[in-house]
Amino acid sequence: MPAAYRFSIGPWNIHPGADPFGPPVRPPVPFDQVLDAAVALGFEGIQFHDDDAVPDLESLAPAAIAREAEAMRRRLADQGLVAEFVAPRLWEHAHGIDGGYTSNDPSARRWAIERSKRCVDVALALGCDLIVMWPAREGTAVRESKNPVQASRQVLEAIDAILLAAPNVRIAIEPKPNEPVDHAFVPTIGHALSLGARSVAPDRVGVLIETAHAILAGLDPSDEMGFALAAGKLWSVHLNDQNGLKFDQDKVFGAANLRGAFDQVRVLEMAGYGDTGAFIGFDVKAQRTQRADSATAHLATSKRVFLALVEKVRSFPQTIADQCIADRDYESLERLVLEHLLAV
Ligand code: GLO
Ligand code: MG
Repeated sequence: MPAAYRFSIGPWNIHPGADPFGPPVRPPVPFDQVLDAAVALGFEGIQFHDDDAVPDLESLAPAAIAREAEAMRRRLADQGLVAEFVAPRLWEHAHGIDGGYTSNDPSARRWAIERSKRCVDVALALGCDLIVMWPAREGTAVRESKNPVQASRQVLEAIDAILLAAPNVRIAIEPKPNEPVDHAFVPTIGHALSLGARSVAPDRVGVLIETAHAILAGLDPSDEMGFALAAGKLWSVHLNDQNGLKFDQDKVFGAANLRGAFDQVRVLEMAGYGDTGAFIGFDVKAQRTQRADSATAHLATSKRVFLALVEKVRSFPQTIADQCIADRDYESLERLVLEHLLAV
């Protein structure tokens, strides 16, 4: 039986269109409407930042955090939804201004670990065991401002602290080489997996791969996925697209490089990613020009492109491709791929 896929989104994927150069252009979308949109678009999983699920979680006692998260879990269940993961949103908080785990301020480092433990409490009460760690500001704008040896150890210490405090959770690291920092300390999947292997619980550390982040690192997203899949470590994906080396664009999946998107779907199919139960997430942003009444079109298109590419992968003339490979005739293989994608 060919794998079926489950899809997920985060509330930040439906947003009012503000960018660094201009204010919002659409009204804010209340959380209930995000859930309604998820259901209408055929998405089953919701990705959370910790304070998306429990606003103001730092001012609440543990019992109140659990109560609010459990209420959210019921709200999801009422609509046939589940929480896929929760991520500690360290990068928007005043204490995280210079990074969390690698801040030069020891009290900020302590705060980052405490906040991550609260994030775990939120996740467990939501009924999910996956924490996503996007080390957004763990890096530098001025290289000499931090010691990279020490910083690498600090990230590992934070991972260990979370793993030790929460024996039932897994951490998926989402590496990104830059933005908002100039140089990130965990820029690629190789870095993330090496940290996981050195942690106190290597079995509980994996990765989330975002297409755009791999491209920003100058790497091929499908090969990054292949590397993680070979290790059984691909626990989520943020499929999107990116036009080369510039700001993180979060374009519709396949919008910049359709063949690259085909290759990502191909590797997911070859490795049976769908059978693992992991979600297909799309970390895509609506264009600023989009009107409010159609500001979820980017999600619908990404899913549609993904499913069309699943069909393209499944209908690929593999026997002919195998003959090209046996003959070492990669020019014919190139043409076969292009003609298959062009449907000529
Ligand atoms: C930004 C990241 C961000 C994360 C999300 C989950 O570049 O991709 O969207 O995926 O905050 O931690
Ligand atoms: Mg992402």
